[in-house]
Amino acid sequence: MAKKKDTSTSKNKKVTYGKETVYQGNGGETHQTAEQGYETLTTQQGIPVADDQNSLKHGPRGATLMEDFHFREKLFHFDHERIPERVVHARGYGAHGYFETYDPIPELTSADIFQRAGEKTPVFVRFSTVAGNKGSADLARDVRGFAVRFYTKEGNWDIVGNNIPVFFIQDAIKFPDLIHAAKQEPDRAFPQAATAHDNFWDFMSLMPEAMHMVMWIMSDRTIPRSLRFMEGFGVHTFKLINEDGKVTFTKFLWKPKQGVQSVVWDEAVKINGADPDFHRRDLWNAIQMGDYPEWELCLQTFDEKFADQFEFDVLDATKLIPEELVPAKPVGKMVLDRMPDNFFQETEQVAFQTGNVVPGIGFTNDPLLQGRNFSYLDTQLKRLGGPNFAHIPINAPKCPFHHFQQDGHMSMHNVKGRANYEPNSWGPEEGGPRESVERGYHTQPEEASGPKMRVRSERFADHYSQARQFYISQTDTEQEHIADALIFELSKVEKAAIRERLVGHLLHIDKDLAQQVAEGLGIKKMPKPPQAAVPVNEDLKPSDALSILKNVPNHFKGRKIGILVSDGFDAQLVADLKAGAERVGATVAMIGPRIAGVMTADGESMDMDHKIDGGPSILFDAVAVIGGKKGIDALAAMPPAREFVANAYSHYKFVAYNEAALPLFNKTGLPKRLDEGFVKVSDEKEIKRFLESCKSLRFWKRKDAA
Ligand code: HDE
Repeated sequence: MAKKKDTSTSKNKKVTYGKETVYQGNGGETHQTAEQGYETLTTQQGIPVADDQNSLKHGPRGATLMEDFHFREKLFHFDHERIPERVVHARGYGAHGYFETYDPIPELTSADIFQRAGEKTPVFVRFSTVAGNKGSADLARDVRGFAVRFYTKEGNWDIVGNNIPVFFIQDAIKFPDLIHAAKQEPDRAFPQAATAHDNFWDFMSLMPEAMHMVMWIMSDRTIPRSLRFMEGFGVHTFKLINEDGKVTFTKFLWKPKQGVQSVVWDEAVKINGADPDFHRRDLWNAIQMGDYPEWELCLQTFDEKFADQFEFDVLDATKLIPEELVPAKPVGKMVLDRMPDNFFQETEQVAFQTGNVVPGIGFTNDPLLQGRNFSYLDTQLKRLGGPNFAHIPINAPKCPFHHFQQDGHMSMHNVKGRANYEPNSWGPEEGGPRESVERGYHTQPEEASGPKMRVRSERFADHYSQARQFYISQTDTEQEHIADALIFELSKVEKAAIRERLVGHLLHIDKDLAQQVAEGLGIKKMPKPPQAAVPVNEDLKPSDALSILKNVPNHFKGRKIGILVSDGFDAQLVADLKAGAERVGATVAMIGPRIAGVMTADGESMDMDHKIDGGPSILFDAVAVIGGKKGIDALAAMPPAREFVANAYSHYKFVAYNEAALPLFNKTGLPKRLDEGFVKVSDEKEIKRFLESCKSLRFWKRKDAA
């Protein structure tokens, strides 16, 4: 068809073919082109693209042509965007930062990172949940991964840890079974990111070694308030090796300067609906605001003699060493101060490996760690598609590296020149690298003898004593949460025999706990406890370090207050509250009946951060209700406003309020006599009092009143 008329503009090309008017571009006012100051769009081959809105067709309404190389390349690439998600820890969130060494510790380790006080080493951290798929919600009741990579001057060192210091199993050979049982059941593909189902508890109830971990996962540790408020643990015993070859054993612990804090279960369930990205959004916001989270790396070090005397085997990952017995000494701090430029590039493609150790750090024979050293390398091949994943910038060391490994899929840097083997006789200029006896990684010689056997040491046999110790180390509130969690999870188990078998194990841990759970599940006759391989040691002392609530941070820094207002509210009081919160390092968010145009008492119009149904109280650490006479009745008529108050109350939050807020409280059905968790604020002094209360994070005493 002949081209009749070309009415081209810089935005849109209007072309008339025969009777039809056709457009290049998208035909609309909004069409943007490089001529407006943007960079020129190109194909992957660098060819400038004239039209990214329309495929090449045979006539305006004809079939798309194979010849359209731009269209083909675009769709081809899109079709291949996904890589397999991690088989565990699929959902995660990463951040960059640095590790700053405190005092050098050459007497313990020759690891370069620990040799110079004040030296900063770049790190990348990825936090994760374990069971859920990549798109699952952040507040799943689950263990959190806490994987840290140090880009040291002597290579990458990864501590691939969790937020819980022990693990479910003692031997890596059971890992596939554990994960199969925990993830969605294979026939129905649910539940997603939840352990409240038959397969998981069936497996648990048949694995006495998991009982210590069961106590931890049923505690509030698995519903953290924020990724910033979690401890991290390397779990296994590792070796530190000094210049003279002396070995010291160690556990690695990360202690958050922000303190440890969790949500209550009902909150977790609701947060998953209100904001499934709650944890990632929180980390993103904190780092963007410059409120950089910090953790201290602590070492619990001990020697062979301690290991021999300790009641449990230090190679058994279902056991921990109480901090009261071996103190955790800080050796440096980690600060997270930068989000990745691109999530996929860095967070998704980072390939942590327990096998990444540097000179001065060594493995022990923990059978779980030994198994992991195989699995992490192997899994990257599947996930990242070839052996060259270390060429991806997030995985490449930041120190010089030279080797003769070559070729393979997606190779980015092969050796230069002729020598791709050694020994060779090309000389130092052209002959490539050689090993360094002085600087290289030396495995610490260790005696090993004995028959090949598929067995387990009898020192691994006590499965209940530390489970009991964990339980008795908790406050009453925390113990209640464990019982509630067990009842909830087991109530979702269809087979009564599984529920009963699990309760049987609890009898070894704490009889009252077993009783409570049995009652909660309606079990009439207490099941028999399974035979314990060794008698439970009831003499282990409580360890306060294992409790969250015994270690409340006693500050409100990094926390968030949700301020709910109604039309006619006192803007000065809100400004004072905001200023007070900021003084203690907290932030506020404004919530109102509308997102914009809420009226102050002075008739000013104010924009909000959330409309009431988009800003429920579950998203905040404490709340304030600053009512204005004019609009309080209208606000109280809104169900989400009443829910805001009711939830803050039932989640034990501190609530600041003014006189004008009372009609909303009445409509919500709060008790007439408000408890001490409610703080009336009308001036700066009272605001200070409110913020002082907030330091204990929750008003748990409300529980007793209920
Ligand atoms: Fe992992 N684990 N794991 N794990 N794990 C993986 O590696 C594995 C274990 C942990 O953010 C996988 O790259 C085995 C303990 C974290 O990228 C895989 C065993 C601890 C992450 C794997 C364990 C962990 C993983 C899946 C039993 C705490 C996420 C994708 C012997 C100390 C790292 C990947 C990230 C990821 C195997 C047990 C922590 C398949 C075989 C114990 C934090 O390699």
